[in-house]
Amino acid sequence: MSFSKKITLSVLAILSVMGISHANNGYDLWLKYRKIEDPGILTGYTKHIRAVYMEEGNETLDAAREELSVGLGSLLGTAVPYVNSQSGDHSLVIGKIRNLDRDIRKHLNGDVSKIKKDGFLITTCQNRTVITAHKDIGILYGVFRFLRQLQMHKSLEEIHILEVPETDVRVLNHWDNLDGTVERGYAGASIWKWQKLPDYIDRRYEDYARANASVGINGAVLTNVNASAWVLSPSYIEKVAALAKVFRPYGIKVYLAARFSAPIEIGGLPTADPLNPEVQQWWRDKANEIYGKIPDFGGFLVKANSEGQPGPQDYGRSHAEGANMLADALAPHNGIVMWRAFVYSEHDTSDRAKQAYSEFVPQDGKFRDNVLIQVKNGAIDFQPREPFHPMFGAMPETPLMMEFQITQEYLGFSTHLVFLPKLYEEVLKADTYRHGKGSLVAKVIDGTLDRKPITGMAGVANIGSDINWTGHPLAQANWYGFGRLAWDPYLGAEQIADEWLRLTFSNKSDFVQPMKAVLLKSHDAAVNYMTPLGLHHIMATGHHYGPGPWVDNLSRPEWNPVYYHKAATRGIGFDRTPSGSNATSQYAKEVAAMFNDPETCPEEYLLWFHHLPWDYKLQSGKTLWEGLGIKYQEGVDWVRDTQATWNKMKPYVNEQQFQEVSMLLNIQLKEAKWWRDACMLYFRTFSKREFPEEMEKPSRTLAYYRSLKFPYAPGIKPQPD
Ligand code: BDP
Repeated sequence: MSFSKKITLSVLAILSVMGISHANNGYDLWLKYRKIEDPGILTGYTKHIRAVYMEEGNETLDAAREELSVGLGSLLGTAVPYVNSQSGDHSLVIGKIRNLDRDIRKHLNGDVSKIKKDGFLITTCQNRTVITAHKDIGILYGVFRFLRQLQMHKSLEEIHILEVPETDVRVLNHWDNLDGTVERGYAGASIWKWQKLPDYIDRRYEDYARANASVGINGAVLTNVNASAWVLSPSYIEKVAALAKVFRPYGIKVYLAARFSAPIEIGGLPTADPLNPEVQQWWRDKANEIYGKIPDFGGFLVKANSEGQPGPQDYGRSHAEGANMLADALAPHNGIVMWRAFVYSEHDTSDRAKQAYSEFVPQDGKFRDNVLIQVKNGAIDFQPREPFHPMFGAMPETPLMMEFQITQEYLGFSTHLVFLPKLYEEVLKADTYRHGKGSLVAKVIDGTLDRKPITGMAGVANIGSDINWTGHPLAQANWYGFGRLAWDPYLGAEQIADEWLRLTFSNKSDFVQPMKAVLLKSHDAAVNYMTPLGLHHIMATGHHYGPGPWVDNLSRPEWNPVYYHKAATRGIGFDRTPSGSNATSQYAKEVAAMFNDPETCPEEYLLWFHHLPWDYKLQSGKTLWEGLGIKYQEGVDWVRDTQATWNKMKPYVNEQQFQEVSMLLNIQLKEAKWWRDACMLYFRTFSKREFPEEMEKPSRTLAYYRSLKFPYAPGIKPQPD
């Protein structure tokens, strides 16, 4: 615990005790610890927490203690005394199992064996409330969980919460560049101040670590997968070490994106061939150098032979040969390699959706034990909605980790309200049928389906230098939700929405209920006004801001929206059944059979898997053409309804955030209409039909929408044309 942190937290505690919330701007995320006003609830809590016994002895326990002091002081409106004995009635006793008094340990008995890994137990024990764990980090997680219970006004009576994280590596991927920009970042610049590091430690680093720890995130890849080798140079390693030092008490390990050609670029070698002994030695030396400065360094994330990035294939070597070379360098230090499966090649003319599977599945079982293959949730690229990636059902011998995108590259940037845990849940609960019904993607990710030695989940962060971290105040829910699902991939989106709304804004049910409904429908709505019925990748070029279904002039066929929707006079959609690209054959036969038949294919994936005539009859009885227009309209209508709901929420949120969300919803409405009108006008040039009567008519011409250009849209380097 740094001195400045102690001061800050004490000041915070005083302010909180005085009932002053220090930030109305969203900076304090879901850790606001608003004072509990309800006297009944307050009495219930003070009855159970008359004093606190807390084990001390290291930075993680210090962090837990400080968090508890701030949290309790603020929530209860008064400081709770700390005591040296574990035996006080109605006290809170916090300590590692081996350091608890005998009588408490005896009482915990059966539960102790169930507290695995970084898990914790919160339980009532002879008039005391006990928070315990095997490890220090488990104590910190337990404290955060306990505070959440209070923040949500839940009872402490007979409390019994035993939690163990279901995955090992719960990691944010920052696509942050060393120049301070963030690829696909919409919340300001990078929060890493590389130029001032290692000497200047920004206050945010610790708050970032706290927030992550509060939801169980335990790792951060600091740099972009489109990597710069420079981050592996000695002066940057010093900077990374400074960040690692701030994160360490919070159980956050740092990882770096490793550029495969680094031995050439910063090592002066003529090659980066993974079978070359000098290259292997270079990476071993580099690993030794890093671990010399950062003993708990997590490892490397690698994007290889994808979108122009260097990789082992440049030397005729396989992904496994590339990944294993790095894995061997890291293994003596217990480091891991997260090797990305996001590959598609300009030389492969097969359906892009099939290519990652074709490259990786034949290599199942060939990777070292400390390699995780990081697979995006769908086979194309973080589209508004994608069926689950077929690789999840096809690599029993290889640990696969999930890669979700938290930043909203394809979902309206940080301008649109889209609650992503709903998308995550849809993927995690999808059934691969690998071992028959019930072989959920979640079971692949937690390693239980085929018994994986190491498991993980990655989320491409939506965090930037904006005061509220995520740009859209409600996009904080996506960071929170990612962390919760990485900890427990079986959690429901509804529970996550409920928790986050209560923690962040209010426990009042007149707020929580309507806003929960808003959050839970928001993803469907955005899909409807962007890419309904299984359409995908029809956004504008490069920045992906707004619609561009007409784009057909890019150098690689699979970069063009027309490649994906295949609209023609006959109909629309990508035939991935055996009569088309046969991508469905990459799924288990039960899944393939479901997707192959348009009658059984879920309508939300219809045009992902089928090319159908405009008059194809949907389940509603409407034609496909009408159905498209109706879906687009439903998306727009949802935004209007949400504006009306939000207007009623004024009493529950502070003025600043109320205004911010109102303005953002105005933009979202404008852009939802833009999507609807541009896409429907364009598709009508093929369908040659009247717009369905349910749909509002476009106010502009197709030529107008096609003429729009945004060379300075955020998230990529400007590309004026
Ligand atoms: C795409 C992004 C691109 C990323 C790439 C990746 O457009 O900026 O570099 O994915 O994941 O979604 O590597």
